[in-house]
Amino acid sequence: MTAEEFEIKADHQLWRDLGMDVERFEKMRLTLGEVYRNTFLSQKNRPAAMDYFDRLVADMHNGRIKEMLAAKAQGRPVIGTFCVYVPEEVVIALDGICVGLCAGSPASIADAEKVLPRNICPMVKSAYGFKAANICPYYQAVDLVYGETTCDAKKKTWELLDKLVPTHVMEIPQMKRQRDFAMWLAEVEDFTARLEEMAGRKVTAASLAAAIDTVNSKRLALQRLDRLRCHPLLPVSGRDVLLVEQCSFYDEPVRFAAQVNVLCDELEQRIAAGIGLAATNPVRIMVSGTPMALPNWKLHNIIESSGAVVVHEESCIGSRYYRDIIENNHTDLPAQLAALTRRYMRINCSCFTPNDERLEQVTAEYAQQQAQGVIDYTLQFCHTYNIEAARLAQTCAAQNIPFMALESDYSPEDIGQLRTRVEAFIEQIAD
Ligand code: BJ8
Repeated sequence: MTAEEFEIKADHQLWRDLGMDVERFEKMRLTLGEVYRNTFLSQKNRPAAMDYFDRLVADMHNGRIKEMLAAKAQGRPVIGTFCVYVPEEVVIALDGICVGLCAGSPASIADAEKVLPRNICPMVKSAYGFKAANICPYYQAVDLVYGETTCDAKKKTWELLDKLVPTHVMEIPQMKRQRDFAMWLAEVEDFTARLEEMAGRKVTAASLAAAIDTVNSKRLALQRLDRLRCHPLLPVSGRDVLLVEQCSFYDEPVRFAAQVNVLCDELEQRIAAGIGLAATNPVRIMVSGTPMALPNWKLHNIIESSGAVVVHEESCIGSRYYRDIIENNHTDLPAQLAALTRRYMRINCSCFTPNDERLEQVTAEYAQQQAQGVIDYTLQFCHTYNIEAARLAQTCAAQNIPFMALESDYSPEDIGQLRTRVEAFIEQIAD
């Protein structure tokens, strides 16, 4: 899609019916369209298959919302989440829809700061502000929000959010011992029971097996994309891959996986034809750290407009989401739920202590993607990732991996400062 053709579609009546502040949202729609055109559609020679994702973004406040409302009308559960620990397979096993809620924009932060302290994570403020100001159609369309206890900012915000939209909280363990596994399994069972109550039917071994297959296929498609993007020819930009990863939390999973595979087929053809970004000899950067929720494209934009290419995201909007699939060879529900729980316990969020597995994951993925440096990204005031950056720095130093830690929020104010640091880091690698 060209920049001239692209427009985030509006449906004022739909938004009004959802109880949104249409005037505010209209301004956000126009700003988002502008940022999208500058970030994505200004790129030269993009894979043609990115067109699907452009159209998905253009229609994300209409088409997908209507699908969610249709599902609700049929009595199917529609659940909003903020964390990759919430097991979407269970929602899909009940024929429901699971979406990641908006939390990546600065536009809602001032609304949140009327209630929340300023010095907490921008992701939490952005998420809360979207509901407080009624400027997100996803929030308006979900039956329930499932929050979790990964950090203090989130866990206390859910108490306030619950006053605005029904918010249930799953307790995520902070360690990975056998007793923590048992606790997390009990949380998954409670989650299942809560959704069964909503849907008025039970998860069966057959429906869960099918749902596991669906989500496994989505994760496998993203793994395939990750392998292809890092080919020496660099057949796709890091920005485009980040966008695909972000869309994985919104789109219908079967359709999404099929489209990721279409993109991968095209990347294979590009590689065979010698097409890619490598001609300009860019530095290959791996990004690690806190998630970048849509539309947070700030760091990738800075890196890729500074002469480098992002070849991997060790992030929840990245490999922490798709690295592991669930073994799907069990035929009874308790064994399936245990397998599901084991898979989720392998996500190396910095809320765990100790979290040595994450350090191993970063260095293994760095080698696998043939990166030349790591930029560790921490959202401002995220203490767990911020402190863990010190251990990551030590680990990288021990392996002679160029490493830089950055802390940022969603505002554009620090872009100049970040760019100076990123450019210096890239130059130092290129020398
Ligand atoms: S599994 S990374 S999606 S919690 S909100 S912890 S950035 S202060 S997002 Fe996350 Fe789940 Fe972990 Fe992944 Fe820090 Fe901000 Fe908290 Fe955050």
